[in-house]
Amino acid sequence: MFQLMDGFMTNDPMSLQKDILDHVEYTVARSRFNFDDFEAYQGLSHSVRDRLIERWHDTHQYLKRKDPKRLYFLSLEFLMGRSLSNSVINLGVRDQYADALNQLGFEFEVLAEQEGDAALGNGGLARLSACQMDSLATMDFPAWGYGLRYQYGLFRQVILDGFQHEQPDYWLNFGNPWEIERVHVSYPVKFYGAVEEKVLEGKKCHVWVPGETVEAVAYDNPIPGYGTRNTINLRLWAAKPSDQQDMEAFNTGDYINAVINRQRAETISSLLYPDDRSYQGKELRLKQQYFFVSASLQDIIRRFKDSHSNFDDFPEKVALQLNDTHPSLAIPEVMRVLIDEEYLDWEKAWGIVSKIFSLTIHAVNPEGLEKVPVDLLGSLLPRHLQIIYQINFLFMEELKKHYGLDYNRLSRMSIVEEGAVKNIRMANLSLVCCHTVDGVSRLHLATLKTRVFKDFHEFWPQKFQYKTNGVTQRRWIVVSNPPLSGLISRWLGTDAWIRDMDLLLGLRDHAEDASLQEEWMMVRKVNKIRLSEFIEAMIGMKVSPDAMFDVQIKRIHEYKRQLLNILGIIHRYDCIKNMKESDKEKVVPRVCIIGGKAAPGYEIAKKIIKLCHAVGEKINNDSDIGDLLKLVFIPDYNVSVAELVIPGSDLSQHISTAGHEASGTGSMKFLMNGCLLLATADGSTVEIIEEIGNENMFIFGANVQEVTNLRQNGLGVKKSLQFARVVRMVREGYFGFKDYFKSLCDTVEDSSDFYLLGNDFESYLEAQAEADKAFVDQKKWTKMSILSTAGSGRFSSDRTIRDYAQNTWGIEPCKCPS
Ligand code: 26Q
Repeated sequence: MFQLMDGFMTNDPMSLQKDILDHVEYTVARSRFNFDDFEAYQGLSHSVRDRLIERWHDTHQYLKRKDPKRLYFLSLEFLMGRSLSNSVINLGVRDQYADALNQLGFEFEVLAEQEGDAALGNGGLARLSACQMDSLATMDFPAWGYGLRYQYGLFRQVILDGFQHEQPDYWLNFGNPWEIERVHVSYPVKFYGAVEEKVLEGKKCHVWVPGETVEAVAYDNPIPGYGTRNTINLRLWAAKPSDQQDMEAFNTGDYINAVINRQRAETISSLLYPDDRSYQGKELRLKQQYFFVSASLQDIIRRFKDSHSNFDDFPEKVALQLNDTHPSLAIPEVMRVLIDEEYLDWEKAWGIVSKIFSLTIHAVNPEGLEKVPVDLLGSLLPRHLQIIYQINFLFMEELKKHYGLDYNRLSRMSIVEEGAVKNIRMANLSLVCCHTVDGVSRLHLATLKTRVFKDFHEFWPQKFQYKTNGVTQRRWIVVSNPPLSGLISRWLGTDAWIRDMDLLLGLRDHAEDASLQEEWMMVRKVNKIRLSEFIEAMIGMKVSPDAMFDVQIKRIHEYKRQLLNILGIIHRYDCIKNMKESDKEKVVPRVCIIGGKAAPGYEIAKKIIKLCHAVGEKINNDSDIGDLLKLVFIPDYNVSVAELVIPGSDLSQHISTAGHEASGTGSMKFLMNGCLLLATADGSTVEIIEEIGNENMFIFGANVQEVTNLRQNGLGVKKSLQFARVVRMVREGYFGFKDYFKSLCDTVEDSSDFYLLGNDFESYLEAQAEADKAFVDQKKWTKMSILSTAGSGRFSSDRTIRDYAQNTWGIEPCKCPS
């Protein structure tokens, strides 16, 4: 009776046990006396889900009553990873569940391993969205995430003979307990057709008569905050055939074809595009973008109209955040709805639109900016093209008033790119319409201002800001590194750092304390042993946890320079090989670990993966080398793999050519876990240096200014003999596959070494030698490691989100009473 009144579920081990067993029996439909680990995981997840739903309802009811300004975070990608551990930790019921399971004869960790990753995203941008959702919930912000529920997530990477192969990730195969299907929350989304002009009550109106309609059905994913009752919603849309669409076909009697055609609708949300520029201008990608934007906005506007009758209030109640330009069709879509469906005039609609949108850019290169062929846009979304043209016309008029007839500038800034193929520049559209444009690190903003969006910055300097990225310490310390988490709380005398990362600074006072150092080394060792066991299980290789674990895990890209890493490893191998036996004692044993996926169409990136395997094959089987050097490629790198690898790493590499990594967030995860960084001064590492000091990192390579100068003066100014030697070894077939690696070697030849591997090689080797030296002195290393964690507070996504809330979105916390 009591439970019914306050609505809160009880979390004592007895109730939890009953709950899990009930779900095993009634939800999973297995006997409560006989079920396996996976079925136990399912029962457990459903029990956790019930608790999520309860809080989620309370949060929504409370927010409905309070009606604060809400943030709507629009992103085509969310890389959530697993949900179970994160949920029980944020709900504060981890230990209770562990006890309950123990009594049933199960272990929490073992069941947690049953869960697959939700990989609805490619890399940095997508994982950042996930971290930001966690921070929004934890800090009680009234926010919603919107995205697409892809049936196939990011491809799985399978390595055969050292080559990458891609396999589909049909992640919903075994059901997904973390989502709630909302069959009644669905909206029609229109495509194709034509625009008719009509006169209604003396006013000219546009009526879009669509050629195709697809239904968007909502799937809700509750996101619990840590240490709060607030649980927000990530609403993902799935495409389903629309009944409206088919009526005509059925009426004409073509039953068979009408049914077959219905299947086509579902392809819209079928797959996540891998991050690959060659996919630009593809119709399905554009359809996905509009589909999710249209459904989200119908939902947002419906919610607004539930309690408001005047669109003048819209900007006080709604902030729309565009995660890169991918959702930028939201801009013409809001204009269309306000004008064509709500009958506002252009000026009034524009007044609203220009107050509600903000944009974060995650790219560095102008080539990385999205373009859509005018013909494609015009056929898929004819009314939107008209609106974009009108926005551009008015924008050009404004520019002319300011600059006169400076045609070069006008054509650079125009939303429409003229040429053999006319394109719509999505970035320019967004820059014109958003009140704020954010970069993801200080250096990135500087690049945007001076290079990529120079003209726009000159015209609207006040629009440009930056918010240095951050990651959530809940997932990246508490969930993934429980031993370190416990150690930190014991030494700080509180676990308040889990909601306030700046408190980690308190560790600085103890960095030289012998007993903290000892405990710290112990925790690191435990994590390294766990990682060695994982490596053995994955690829059957034994590695010694006493060696230095040197890690580079991220998407494979030329600018990220995994090739520099491999060439460095070849150099190390070559040195050891040519060493006197007596000198070998001085060598610091290393296990070099590389992991990451190459976009399916990115040939050079795929060759880098193959090279890594070819070099590994040679080194790992060379009896002259033994345990002094090992090279491991971890296949199918994903969020869960990162959670295991990061806590077990000694050294991590973030070695992009300066000026190419907008931010980089992997570095932050390693930093928090006390792993030392070997890095170039690029993106976020510049700011990490400011927090922990040069002396606690290994920094090398040309800085942004030097990169610019080198490129202006022609490449290949400073090439070392060592570099030439290692490239020659690859070129001449020392690792086999001579012909296959030729084009890869060509990318770093003197005249074509765009990413400056040759230039940076010497200082890279020096930084590596410094790392070796530091590692020999374990006391010094441990102190550096403690100072890394202690100085990582600024890189919490809580800080980033607070900054966005105050300075970009204008939203305030709204805490649901507990
Ligand atoms: C574009 C067109 C068609 C298909 C896919 C795409 C596409 C998809 C994903 C283009 C880009 C992305 C992802 C970009 C990304 O992850 N950028 C990274 O964002 C991080 C978070 O801000 C930064 O830390 C990284 O530096 C940046 O590379």
